Amino acid sequence: MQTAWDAIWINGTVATCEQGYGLLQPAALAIQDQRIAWVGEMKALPDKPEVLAKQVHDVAGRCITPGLIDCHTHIVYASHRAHEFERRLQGVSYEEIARQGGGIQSTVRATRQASEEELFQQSRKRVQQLMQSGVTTLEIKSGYGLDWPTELKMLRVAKRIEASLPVTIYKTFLGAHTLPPEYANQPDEYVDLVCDEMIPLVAKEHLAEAVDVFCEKIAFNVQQTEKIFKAAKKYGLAIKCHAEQLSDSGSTALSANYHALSVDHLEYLSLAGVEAMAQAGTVAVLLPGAFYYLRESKLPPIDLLRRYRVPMAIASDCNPGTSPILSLLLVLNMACTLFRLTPEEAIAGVTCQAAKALGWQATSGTLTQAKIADFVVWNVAHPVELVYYMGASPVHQWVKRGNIIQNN
Ligand code: DI6
Ligand code: FE
Repeated sequence: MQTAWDAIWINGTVATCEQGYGLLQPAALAIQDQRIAWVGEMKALPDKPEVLAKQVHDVAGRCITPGLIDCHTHIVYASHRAHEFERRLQGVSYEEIARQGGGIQSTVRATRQASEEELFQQSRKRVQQLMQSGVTTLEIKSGYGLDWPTELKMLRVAKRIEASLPVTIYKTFLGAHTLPPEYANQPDEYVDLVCDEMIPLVAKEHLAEAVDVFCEKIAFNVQQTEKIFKAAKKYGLAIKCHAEQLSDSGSTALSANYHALSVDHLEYLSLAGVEAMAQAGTVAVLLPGAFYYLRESKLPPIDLLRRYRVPMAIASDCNPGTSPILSLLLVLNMACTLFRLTPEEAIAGVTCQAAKALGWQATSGTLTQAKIADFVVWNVAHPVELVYYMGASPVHQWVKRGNIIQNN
């Protein structure tokens, strides 16, 4: 054998997540220079573990999965909306609260007022909690600024969180989250500001990888969404869309035509939308947490998505209004109980399909040789247990780029 691997994990139940669970058992996983150097069954190892690697970790049958990827969050924000939650429980709808100047607007006010340091401290704590549920990569959207200084502040905070924690962050510019109060009756003027000033700056300063739009009656229409997609394309940014969450606007087909990486929510998605996604290879990001909090009854068309082989990812949508969730494991459970995904689909939804939703499938999302060595050793014997428990903390080892960050 050539040079020894940096470390090897042995006697594991390895879920590669390459196809379904992709279970290997008893299996080993070796790392070298922050990448996965070898994955396979124990009996296929070319020599004794202690000869092959400098460090040997015997995980005694525990399950190892790729580090979980939360591909849709609004986790950077100031304050909270617990009182709005209380009103909604009394029967006031999300849209009604938005029309009264609450909802997203109230978080916009708080986020504009917060100093960058306050925003950083509050948001970083939430990211740490999400990491406790096995998340090693997450997406963070801006969109609670709706003016350039605050959008910039949010994206800078996302970058600072990445620099301060062992986590990888995909940044998305969501300047078109809702209409800011300054432009209350001039939506097209605000869209022009997003397209002509904000998006060019985001691209020039490398502040985000993608542009997202909330296409909905309480936000932006299809024409405005298309304009924003054109600007994103022009500046080489990837495209995402909050589509068909509360009504069917046709924004999914539009997004697919613009080769969006993902369209997200999709409760009201039509057959035409599903066909367009299948053709473009766009990922469906399902957000059962928002469905749960809004007490929705209209389910996304899961069977159609399956039939058309549209990849389905699952994410927390962590945000102060419709999904204040800080555990991706809880979302796995909701995806199965509420949306009727199989546990295998749900696990794929936070690993290989979530990587696709970020365009990072070449380096992340599965336990495959040469991919980045982000993985979790769990105190469970089979991945279905991760879906089955609610409120558990089953992380045994949390490994980022081959480094054991947390050992429980
Ligand atoms: N859809 C959502 O679920 C979140 N944003 C969006 O476009 C909600 C954001 C919020 O209510 O603060
Ligand atoms: Fe969202």
